Amino acid sequence: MADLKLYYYPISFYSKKALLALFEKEAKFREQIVVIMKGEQNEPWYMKVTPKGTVPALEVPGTVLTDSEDIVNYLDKQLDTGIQLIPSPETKIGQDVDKWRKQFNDLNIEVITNGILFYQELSETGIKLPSFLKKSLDSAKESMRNERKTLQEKADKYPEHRKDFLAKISIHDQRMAKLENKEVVKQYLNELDTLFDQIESRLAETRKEQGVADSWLVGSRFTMADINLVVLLDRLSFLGMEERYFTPSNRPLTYDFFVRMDKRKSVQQLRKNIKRLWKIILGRMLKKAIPVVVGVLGVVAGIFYWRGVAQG
Ligand SMILES: N[C@@H](CCC(=O)N[C@@H](CS)C(=O)NCC(=O)O)C(=O)O
Repeated sequence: MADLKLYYYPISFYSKKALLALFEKEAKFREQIVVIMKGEQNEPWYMKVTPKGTVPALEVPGTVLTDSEDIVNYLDKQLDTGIQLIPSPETKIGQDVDKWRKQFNDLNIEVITNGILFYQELSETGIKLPSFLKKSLDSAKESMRNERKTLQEKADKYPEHRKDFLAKISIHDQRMAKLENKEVVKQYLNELDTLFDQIESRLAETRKEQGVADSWLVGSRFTMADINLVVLLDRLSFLGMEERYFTPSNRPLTYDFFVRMDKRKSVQQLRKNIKRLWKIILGRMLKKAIPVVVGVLGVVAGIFYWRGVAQG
């Protein structure tokens, strides 16, 4: 099997996509956490791995893949483990998977996530954070705005990566322009309603076609389209949006998918991984901040936890 190394942050949306694909394929890989909460994605060592300064990135023989879509395409093509996540586009099921992947990838998850962090009244039941951390959400806007300054400082400090940091600033500015307008955020949430109507209908269709209750989005087998749906449901649940998008009464089949996905081995591995690696992150923070009272550190770590989520 090819030597693979995944750079990722356990709670990041796109990292989860890559991780789930690796787990589903039962792939062996080395790993390195890039701690977004500490801004490691903008450190020169990581900008050398990927000038985009984003996670995930997958080192494969001869190159580094720097987009979750390229990563999952590579894994499915190159790892012959007998498990296929992306069926051939020559088949009907392959075309369906492709269509769903495109729809999921068209979502602007950063604006959806940060939009709800900015305008918390948009969350149905509240963002799932321990109560002592809720206050930190009040500074969500401020913290996003500071990001620009941080990137500018990096651009000045590391001339060899200046161009890449300026590119990041431009992406940041475009995102902020959308986020500053609550109506735009609401528009994204409305578009999700339409998507979830389509998901519910498709789940019903597939169930009828397959004649079984435990089918997935496009068929009896779990595919890349399902991985996309898993990460989306997972994120919306964190944002306290189940009530709007998937409850037993409003979209029962999507809700059923949400319940079933948690029993899947890959999803359990993902959760376990998050717990295990969270300890590593805390360990790294402790090492850097020995004189800091441990209790305070716990709070800080928690605050950074959601900041990590906020960055996608
Ligand atoms: N299109 C990329 C997006 C990657 C991305 O935006 N990752 C986020 C975390 S989910 C990130 O690294 N954010 C940190 C930053 O932009 O500084 C992919 O699919 O991999």
